[in-house]
Amino acid sequence: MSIKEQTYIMIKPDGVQRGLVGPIISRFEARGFKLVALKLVHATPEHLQKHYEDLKEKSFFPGLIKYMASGPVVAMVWEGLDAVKTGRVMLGATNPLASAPGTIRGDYALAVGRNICHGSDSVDSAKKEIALWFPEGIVQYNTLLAPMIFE
Ligand code: IDP
Ligand code: MG
Repeated sequence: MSIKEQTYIMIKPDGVQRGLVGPIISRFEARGFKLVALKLVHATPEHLQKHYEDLKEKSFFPGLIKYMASGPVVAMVWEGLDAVKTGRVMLGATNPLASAPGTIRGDYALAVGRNICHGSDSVDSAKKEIALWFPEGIVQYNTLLAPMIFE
């Protein structure tokens, strides 16, 4: 487990439209994660098909691509201890009806096909997703906070 672990977190078009960009970013900041990349992107269906390549055989795939291409998303990379797994815990279960209150989906969403946010499911997929969404690279900078957040 590294304090430099990075995860790809994305606020989906419904999260942007519903004005939840601030609250979602706040949760990651307040938890102690460091923002190392961020942009607003209206992604093409082709780009989203690559992002969701593993799901291309699923019956909901065409609807998923249409939803994800319906408006801009906020693409982000967050860094910190166990960022991938902890990011997923903060998001909640895929189906918001099964997400615990206190999670993003558990607090803000009801339907699996409109679940507000994405988070990488493994360190390996985080690397792939970061490369796909940030081919220009992420931002390197130091903060003085690490000793206040990590032992
Ligand atoms: P995850 O986002 O929690 O990793 P995945 O299984 O990777 O969940 O599915 C990717 C996205 O596809 C989900 O976040 C959700 O938006 C959508 N999705 C998953 N299952 C369904 C479904 O049964 N119906 C409609 N959309 C679904
Ligand atoms: Mg997934």
